[in-house]
Amino acid sequence: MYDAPFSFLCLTTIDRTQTMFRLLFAIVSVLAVINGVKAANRHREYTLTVAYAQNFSSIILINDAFPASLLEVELNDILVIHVRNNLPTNEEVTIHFHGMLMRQTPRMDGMAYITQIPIPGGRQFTHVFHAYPAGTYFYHSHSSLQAVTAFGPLLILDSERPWKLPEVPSGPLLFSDQ
Ligand SMILES: [Cu+2]
Repeated sequence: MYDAPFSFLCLTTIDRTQTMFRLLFAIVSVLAVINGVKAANRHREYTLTVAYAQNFSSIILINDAFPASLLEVELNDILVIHVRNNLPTNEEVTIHFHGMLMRQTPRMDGMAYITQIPIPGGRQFTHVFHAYPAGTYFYHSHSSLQAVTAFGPLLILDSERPWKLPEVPSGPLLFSDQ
């Protein structure tokens, strides 16, 4: 005669447990979707083309600009950067992302003959790495004297730790000893 209430109690407990698991599963699923959307937004893709400046046989530029394009990203964004070497066949290039820690991606550091084989003229190499740490940096050619003109700014913003003081509208300032 005590079987019925006991069974009822067990079923109720199982129901509650199942409901809790379903709820937990739903929360985890929603979090996964939110993170998925966030991760998709954090993918940044650029192309850096290294070539001689038009009408100059000695000035090498990136994206035909001096300084080269501003790369402005968020901390921990995944950067996918295609470096195209449009120099003559016998002129090599690597691009070093100065200050990036390259955690788990040491081969993306752009050090010719140390972390990677240089990119020959007419070829392309794609760097994939996390933007880390936050701060003001620059990227530059790491082959021979190309760095004198082939460089550009890299800003890594941390939205969770913004500047506490109001900032005067400004941009990166780059110097070279050309
Ligand atoms: Cu450097």
